[in-house]
Amino acid sequence: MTKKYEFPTQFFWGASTSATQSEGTEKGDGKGQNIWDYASQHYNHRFYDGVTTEHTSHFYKDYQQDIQLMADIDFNSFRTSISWSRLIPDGVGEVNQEAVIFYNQVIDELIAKKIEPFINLYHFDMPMKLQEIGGFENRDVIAAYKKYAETCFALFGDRVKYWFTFNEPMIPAEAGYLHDRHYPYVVDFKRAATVLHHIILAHCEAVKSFRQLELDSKIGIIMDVIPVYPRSQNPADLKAAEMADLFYTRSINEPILLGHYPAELKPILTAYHQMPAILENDLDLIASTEIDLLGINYYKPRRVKALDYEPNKAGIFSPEWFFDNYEMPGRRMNTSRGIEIYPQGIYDIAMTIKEKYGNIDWFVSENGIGIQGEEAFIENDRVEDDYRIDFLKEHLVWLHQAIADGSNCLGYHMWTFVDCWSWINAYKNRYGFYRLDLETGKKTVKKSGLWFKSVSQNNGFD
Ligand code: IFM
Repeated sequence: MTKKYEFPTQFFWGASTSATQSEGTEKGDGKGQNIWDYASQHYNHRFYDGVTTEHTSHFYKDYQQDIQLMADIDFNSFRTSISWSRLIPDGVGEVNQEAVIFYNQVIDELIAKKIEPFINLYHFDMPMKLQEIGGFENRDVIAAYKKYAETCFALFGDRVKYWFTFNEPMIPAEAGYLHDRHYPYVVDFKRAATVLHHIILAHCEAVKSFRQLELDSKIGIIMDVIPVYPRSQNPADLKAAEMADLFYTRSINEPILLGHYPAELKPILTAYHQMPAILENDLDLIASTEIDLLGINYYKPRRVKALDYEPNKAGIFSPEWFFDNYEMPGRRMNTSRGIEIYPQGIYDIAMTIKEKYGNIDWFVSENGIGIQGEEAFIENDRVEDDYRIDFLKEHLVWLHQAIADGSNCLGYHMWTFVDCWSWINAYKNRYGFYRLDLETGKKTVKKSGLWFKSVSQNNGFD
């Protein structure tokens, strides 16, 4: 029977996660340390309840049961990442054969259960040995990443049909080098801009290597897009919105999707002595790289207003010198995360992709709602998360409208399959279709997981 909100045939339904957030570590697994293993031990006070990466949801050990749980709620696709430091413990040298066995088993098990593996190469997890030489601030790490990507294509490229170079490429630069949230906790715009530029080049190098292999598969990147809305149509508010969009979205989307940096960026960065070093062939490489498929992570809008006063420009350069975040009265909030819920944002993003980025094939690669204290909603051993179902429905209704209006959206992945360790928030906010009991490790489906199963089965809902 047709559904009121029916999606295109072969629509991807599933969820996403990342290696560091889900695998955990096991004795003898041969994994090298990455920046999260290091930071969660050495800067433990920065992590909610002091939970380290060892205690993430044990996909390394439990992958078979986990994939069965995915099949139980009818996923037809699932994204995770390969852990660079698991596969190549020091980032550049020997391949860890235990990791090869593990990722082969995961990929084969997913395929056996008719779940298409979407494999991402980098999800915030720089191997510690490479961070010691500067991570992506050091151009040599681009070559190390290229080699790592080539190793993955050679090992798993016969079965993986959807590859992604990076998840949220802006975050390692912004959170690690400007806003003091991720290791190495540097606060320096020019260094952040250097990291971002090198990540873009690393992406291009991986895509170039991938193209040479002529595999029968697609490659893309996963972006977090925060659509910007000005407080008003006053020119000062409009200018503020333009600047927020320029720094946080266009500076990454345009090189990746249009092949060049926005023209407005260079004069500003030059005037403030913040231009990263761009070498002769860098811009040609960026111009000649195209992706096949774009993933969009959408969680919240960014509302912006003009600054109330001039900032003191004697301090560290910051995009926040040009705009202020606007707390719109009456906005609908997810108070656990302190972020606004705005389902229409997904439609606005779809229309921007259509109008500005050539209506490229894309999918929602993350969307979801993290809730603190979810145990309060447990009844008869099940989380009755009607708020998550409402959240999903509302976003899917707008996505459905976008598709009706011509957007080439190919799928929807929720964040996430089972409650996972979420970086500095660790297990504070729960996001999963399955609840993870931290004491016993037991995974129990939530009401939203069962609702999602019916959506996937029917390819839509009423
Ligand atoms: O946990 C993160 C994920 O790693 C990247 N996107 C946002 C998620 C929720 O905060």
